Amino acid sequence: MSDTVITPRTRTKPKTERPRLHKVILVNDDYTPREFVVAVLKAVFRMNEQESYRVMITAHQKGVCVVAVYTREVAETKATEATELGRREGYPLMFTTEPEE
Ligand code: TYC
Repeated sequence: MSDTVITPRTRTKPKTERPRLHKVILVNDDYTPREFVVAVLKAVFRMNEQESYRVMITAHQKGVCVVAVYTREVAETKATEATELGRREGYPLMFTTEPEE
């Protein structure tokens, strides 16, 4: 007979935490044409005309507007891509990211 004691292992399965999401924020400026901002929002964030116009006009009036929320990697890539489209045309259009609380 074996004296081996088999103790049941306590479950140590870690809770899987959801990755923190990051907001993409559109920043107003005085130079980028409204239509160009709308076109960038449609192209990079796959928004329709109405939604992109609403986001553009909100940033225009309030200074900033949250465009969308993604995982950090996707938010940063899209913000860089959208900012770059403006830069290529010589506009100071700016998209930033920040983590959600
Ligand atoms: N304020 C710009 C104009 O009057 C339009 C604009 C809107 C620019 C939103 C940037 O994030 C922006 N031409």
